[in-house]
Order: sequence, then structure tokens, then C-alpha cells
Amino acid sequence: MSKTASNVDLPVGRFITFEGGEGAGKSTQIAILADRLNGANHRTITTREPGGSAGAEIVRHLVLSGMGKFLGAEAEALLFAAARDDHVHQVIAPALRRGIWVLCDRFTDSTRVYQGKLGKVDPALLRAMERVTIGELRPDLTLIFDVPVAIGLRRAILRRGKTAADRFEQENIEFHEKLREAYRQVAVDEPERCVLIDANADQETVAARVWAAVKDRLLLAVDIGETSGA
Ligand code: T5A
Repeated sequence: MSKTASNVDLPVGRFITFEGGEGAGKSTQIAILADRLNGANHRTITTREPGGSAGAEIVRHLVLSGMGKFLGAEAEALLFAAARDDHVHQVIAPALRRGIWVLCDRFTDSTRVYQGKLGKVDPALLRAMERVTIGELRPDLTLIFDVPVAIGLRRAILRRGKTAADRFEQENIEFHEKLREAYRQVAVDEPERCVLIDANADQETVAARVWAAVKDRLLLAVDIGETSGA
């Protein structure tokens, strides 16, 4: 195992990240995929960013409460990076080294899109932070959930009920439209790593699309107990 900047060993498990705008259905689909992989005898953990480790959950509270916003986009990006550093070293890398599949709700693409494309933070700064926080670690597969903005925001409102909108849900429609476009562009720019999932459908249909992508990109027929004609 080798590693450059941050002493994270290269993984042996599989690392899948789930990305997209607000209310796209990522958390719902992570749970469904984890069940399905467990049923196929793969060990999995599900986790999220910001958060996923004790230190990172503290930062999550800070940024989603909106406190980071007043520090400016660069400082907010640094907060997400600090949370990621703890999460990668405490949770993600150790799990991958033990052969566990890690299913993560948001990862570096969220920083690239929210802080980079939307917040206009210098890409060179974001790359430097990635070198420190994740080193050579890259997702094996990134599923980008694409849903019309109005539908995503409606789902997010339904999910949170009477609790207040968080830091990014409070942004205007134009912000969320740009967010959607930026994510679609990530899928175009990195087709080897990313699959765009049409998430504007019922949960079962979206789950079938997710499973098809995972099978296609990461699972051999023998791994899932299917014959080549299945
Ligand atoms: N952020 C994060 C950054 O700016 N930079 C970073 O580097 C990182 C890591 C995180 C925020 O932080 C920002 C991005 C985010 O704004 P969060 O609370 O974790 O905040 O928010 P989200 O990741 O956006 O989570 P959401 O819960 O809003 O969206 P999900 O997980 O995509 O959606 P989910 O599964 O919770 O579903 C939402 C609702 O819709 C229903 C569900 O039951 C739920 O009620 N639903 C469906 N309804 C109909 N049809 C379907 N197919 C459905 N799928 C789910």
C-alpha cells in the first residue's frame, strides 16, 4: 500500500460516492444499495459528508447552521476540508483497507461544485486541499443524482418537515439551477468515474438504475451470483 501526502493507504475495498443537488434522493438510495450489496455478501458501511466521524460531525453542525458562510467561501471550503480529513483518516480509509465497501453521501465533488463552481473558490486551492485530505484516494464510482430543481427542493422540504432550511437549502432557485448544471458537467468531464442517474422517478425505479450502474462498473457476474446470461 502506498500513499503520498496524507498517509492514507490505497484502498482494497470499493468506494462509491453519491452526489447531486438538494433532495435528489441520495440518502434513500444509499440505504437501498447497502442492503443489496450486503445481500450479495459484500461488507458495507454507509457514511456522509460533511460528517461521518466524531470530529467531522462537529464541523457539520458549524457549516450547516450557516456560521461558516460569514467567514467567506474560502474559509467555508477549509471547514469542509477539515471535516473530510478527519472522516477519511478515521473512517473511510480504515474501512477500505479491511475490504469493506464504503458508500458515502457526498465527497470531493460537493466541494468542487458548491465551493468551487458556485462559491468561486480558486480550483488550485481546492486541489491543494484535496492533496492534503485525500492524497491518492479516489472514488471507484460516483453516482450523480439528477433531478429537476423544483422536485429536489420539494423533496428536501418534505424530508425536513418543520425544521429550518439549512445553509444551502436557503439559496435561491438560480443557485440550485447552476448547481444542477455543474453536476451534469462533472459527469460529462469524468465518464470513467461518474454515472449520471436520472433520479426523477419513484424510488424503486431509481434503485434499479443505481444497481445497474454498480453492476456494470464494479461487479462481475460471479460476484453477484448471476450467470453471464442473467
Ligand atoms: N456541502 C457538502 C458543501 O457545500 N460542500 C461539501 O464539500 C459537502 C460535503 C449537506 C450540505 O452541505 C453541502 C451540500 C449540502 O447542501 P445535507 O443535509 O447532508 O447537507 O443535505 P443533502 O446531502 O442535500 O441531503 P438531502 O437529504 O437534502 O438529500 P438526499 O439525501 O439527496 O435526499 P433523501 O434521500 O434524503 O430524500 C429526500 C426526501 O425525498 C424522498 C425521501 O423519502 C425524503 O423524504 N425521496 C423521494 N421521493 C420521491 N421519489 C423518489 N425517488 C425519492 N427519493 C427520496
